[in-house]
Amino acid sequence: MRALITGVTGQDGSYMAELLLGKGYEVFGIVRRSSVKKFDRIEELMDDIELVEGDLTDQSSLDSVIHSVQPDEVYNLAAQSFVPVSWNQPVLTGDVTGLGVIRILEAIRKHRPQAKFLQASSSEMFGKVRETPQTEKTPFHPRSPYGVAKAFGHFITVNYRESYGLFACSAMGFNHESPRRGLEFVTHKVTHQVARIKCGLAKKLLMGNLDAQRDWGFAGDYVRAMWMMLQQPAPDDYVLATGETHSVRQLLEAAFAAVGLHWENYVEVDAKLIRPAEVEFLCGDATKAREKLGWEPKVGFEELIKMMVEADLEAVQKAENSLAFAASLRNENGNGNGSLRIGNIRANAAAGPGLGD
Ligand code: NDP
Ligand code: GDR
Repeated sequence: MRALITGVTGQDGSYMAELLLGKGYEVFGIVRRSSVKKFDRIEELMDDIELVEGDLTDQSSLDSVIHSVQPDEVYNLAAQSFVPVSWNQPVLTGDVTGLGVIRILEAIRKHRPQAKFLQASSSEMFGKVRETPQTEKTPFHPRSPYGVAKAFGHFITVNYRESYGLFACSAMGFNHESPRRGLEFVTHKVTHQVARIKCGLAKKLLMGNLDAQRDWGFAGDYVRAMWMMLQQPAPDDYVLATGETHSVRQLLEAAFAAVGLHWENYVEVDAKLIRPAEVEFLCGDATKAREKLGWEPKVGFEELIKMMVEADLEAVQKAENSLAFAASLRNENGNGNGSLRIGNIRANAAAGPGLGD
């Protein structure tokens, strides 16, 4: 089986690539051109996946990728995915996160109509929620240009299924996190700064709305559900959620408590981080996914936050050790003039930390 992943360099893309490789798939990932490559999340998979160039804003690149790869399954995980940016760059967000979906669906319709398609839709579509918990049938009321773009992506996926008989599915994902989460999202922003505070590298944490509530799960669980959706006899849409909701304040409590600190001693609210329109509360009902797919999220909130804090502590300490090592080399080489003897540095670095102590 051959799978194509858009957004392979993102959080979900990297977990999806791992999952599919483990199942014996041939995995292709679309990457866009940038002056600096950011492949850190898929570094360890680079020998096993094939990267192809393309961009969700460019129809011809998507046509040519679908035509040449001829995938059996396509996972559309690419998006401008950070909600606040969608107010600053609404047109780009509409183009990538909304119209990008129709471009890839068009490429599939023209060049590989038998491919199964998964659209990563979002609980942001529910926005100012009309009912709780939210199900596949809850009406949408998005609160940001991002949410509006995702609503378009969802409906065009349903429409291509109904118009052309494509095997197209929409995964209505609630927030899912991991140590690979972008640092701008609230969970990772918090756990990373907690680790820096614990290591004495920072003193405070600036936050936005502490009252917002989210249904947070683990990304690894969610990509498993997305794969399961494409293994069903018929295409359909599913809410993916844990059914448990916590506030940002509870997130702060849990993350600081994981390192034995009290959040109120470090957190300040910054009005600049309050959004023009907020999604106050989300809680998903994943009964359909549980009953039809047999899917259950395995990682709960407390475990997730602990996992992220521990990973951040390790990463922050590792970065500090590297800096200390580099500084010790500078001192050894410096003689006060700040210049480095490159030959020595290479020899020392290869020998590892401790040499010359
Ligand atoms: P990330 O922000 O981590 O990853 C986004 C990916 O999209 C990156 O690989 C990025 O590439 C790629 N991308 C952005 N713009 C383009 C473009 N113009 N052309 C091609 N690729 C592009 O997101 P997540 O992994 O967290 O989320 C995956 C998907 O699921 C997204 O669509 C998101 O909106 C959606 N979603 C996520 C949820 C979550 O809680 N994580 C919940 C619900 C939905 P690059 O590395 O080059 O920037
Ligand atoms: P969200 O995630 O907007 O739900 O979208 P994010 O983690 O950015 O915000 C969650 C909630 O926390 C509040 N908040 C803060 N958020 C950030 N980023 N930084 C802060 O300092 C802060 N303080 C409080 C926010 O106001 C918000 O209410 C994510 C993305 O992954 C989307 O792509 C995805 O579709 C949805 O989840 C489901």
